[in-house]
Amino acid sequence: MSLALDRIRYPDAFAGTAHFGRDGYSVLEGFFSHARIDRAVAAVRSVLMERPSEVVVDCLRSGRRTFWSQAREPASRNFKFNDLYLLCGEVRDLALDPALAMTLEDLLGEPAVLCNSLNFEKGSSQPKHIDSLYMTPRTPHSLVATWVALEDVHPDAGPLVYYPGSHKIPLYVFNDGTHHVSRDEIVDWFDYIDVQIRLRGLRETTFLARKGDVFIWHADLVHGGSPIRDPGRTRGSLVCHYFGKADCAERGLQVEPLNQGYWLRRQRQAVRVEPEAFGGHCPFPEDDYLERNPDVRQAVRAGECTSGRDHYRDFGFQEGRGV
Ligand SMILES: O=C(O)CCC(=O)C(=O)O
Ligand SMILES: [Fe+2]
Repeated sequence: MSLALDRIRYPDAFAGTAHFGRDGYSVLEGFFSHARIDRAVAAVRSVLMERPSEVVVDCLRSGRRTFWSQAREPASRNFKFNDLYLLCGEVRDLALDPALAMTLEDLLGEPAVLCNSLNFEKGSSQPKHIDSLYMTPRTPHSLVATWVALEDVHPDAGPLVYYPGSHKIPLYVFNDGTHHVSRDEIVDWFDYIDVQIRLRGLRETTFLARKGDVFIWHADLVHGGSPIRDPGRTRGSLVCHYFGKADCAERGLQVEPLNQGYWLRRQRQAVRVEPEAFGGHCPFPEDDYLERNPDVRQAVRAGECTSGRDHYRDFGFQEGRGV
């Protein structure tokens, strides 16, 4: 099977990424100054302090997805904050810093489109995986990720771990013929990847990042968050994913230019919370719901249904729809 790494050029423009093709990752040490990181962290904190209802979080303990405005124990910092890049210009500025975006373009062979961001305050403890399982590019390999250290990482804080060279493992094909994960088959994927890692003699490597370092990885590099030995420790990081521009154009996605790259203007992640959770400081997001569910919009227009909110309460939630 062809590894089809031919789309990824091996740039000499940026020495830090010279071994990307061979290893599946690059480390750009001290890429961002501490002052720049501090500014971005402060901007994120001030956005989050208001607990805006459009921010969607995943609880790192339970895996439960909810609105930040509804999250329990917000002070615990056990959250993954989804897509703050949509709300916070400072996150976009880090993710699409001109030199970084140029490097990503070199790696992808085409301009990079920032398509999601994840802010972590603690280690993710995420089992090993490849990102293309979840964010599957149309063109295989046309996805890269960056991981920015927002503080020095202590070995007990659950550092990022990865398997150099694992991006060359041929992609697993799920029963539906795609490389996109199917929940029922994830166990088979783990078996496959474990065998491949063993056969190839690949070794788990820990990234003990310093504040300002950037780690870039290939969509198919096996990585994860190691177990947290000291739950009191924070491990602030910003993870961003980028598709190649051609993939976005093929899907008809709306992109906005910034510096040397682009960002995807898209809806926030859908959330499935009990209908009773809405009200007061978290009103039902009527417009989002109707945008996600054109059939409901149609029913409301035709007078068959009073509102999106009523539809969600009476049918949508039971049907498994998100808001
Ligand atoms: O930061 C980590 O522990 C892993 C994050 C990760 O794998 C991801 O967001 O894709
Ligand atoms: Fe990942």
